Amino acid sequence: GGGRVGRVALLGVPIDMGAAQRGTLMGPAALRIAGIKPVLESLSIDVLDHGDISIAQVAPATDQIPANANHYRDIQAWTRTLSPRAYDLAKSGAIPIFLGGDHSLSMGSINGVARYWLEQGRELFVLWLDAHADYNTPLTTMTANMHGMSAAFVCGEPGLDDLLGEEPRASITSAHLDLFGIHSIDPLEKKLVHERRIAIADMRAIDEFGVAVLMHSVIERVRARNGVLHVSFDLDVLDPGIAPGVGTTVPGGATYREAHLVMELLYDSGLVGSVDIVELNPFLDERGRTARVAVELIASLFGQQITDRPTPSNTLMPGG
Ligand code: B3U
Ligand code: MN
Ligand code: MN
Repeated sequence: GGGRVGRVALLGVPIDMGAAQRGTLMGPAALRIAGIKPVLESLSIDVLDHGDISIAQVAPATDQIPANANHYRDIQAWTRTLSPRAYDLAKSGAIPIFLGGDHSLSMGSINGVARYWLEQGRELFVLWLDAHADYNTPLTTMTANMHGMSAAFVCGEPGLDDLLGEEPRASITSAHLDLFGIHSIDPLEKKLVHERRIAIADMRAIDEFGVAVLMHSVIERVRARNGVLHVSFDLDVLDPGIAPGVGTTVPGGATYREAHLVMELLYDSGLVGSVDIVELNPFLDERGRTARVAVELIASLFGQQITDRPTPSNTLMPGG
């Protein structure tokens, strides 16, 4: 395996104020201890770890704090700090992997990489692997937790309009978002996802058609428009039996084998330009199991294969 990906840039984003359960700020450390860097290096990838970002020096903004957005000022500081870093890393030509941290970090990571690809004249698509749709706004949320709002924010939904301050906003459209593995959605959120006609592969679709068929349609849509794909990987998409170390476990998630196949198909596509790994909560994990599973899945996403033979899908889609 290996070979297609040249350089990866790791960036830790130790944020946990977007979630109800604290502790995801330890996620970047746990992913490093589980071996994310040596595992990628074993695939002949050149890996540079940029360490963790910090908001210690950020002056607070002065916009009005919206209702129904818990810890708005904190999330705002993280988003305003992360977005320009994500832009720079994308520009460097490496594939950035953002190590979370809760899922509110995607507001910054995606805004930054979207801005870079927009400048390049390439369309950015986002694959949202998650138990949840994260398509709430301050008007629809039942919890006010901002990690439940990040997909909506990156699609330009109103309600957090001054979050970025001076940092330019680079939204994707809701037609560039694929929700995948969803099995928990709030009533008003469900209505909004429906109104926006967002592509959604829920667990029922996965049960009926399997991940390979559904992933091919995701990949073909990106390929047809010469797009680039950002993978936003919330570990709670996995069944709690294999990934207990997340704040909001929901029964009926993706299996170990389904998740690996998703990652292998993404690698074969050659379209992945950036990745978030989010919601790992070492405070809730069992002996590092979830961190280890996350790193194994990242290995599949970056070219680890069981054999060097062409797999059936490699053979059907040679070269990617
Ligand atoms: N949709 C709910 C629950 C939730 C979203 N993301 C997570 N949980 N991890 C909310 O709070 O918006
Ligand atoms: Mn999420
Ligand atoms: Mn989730």
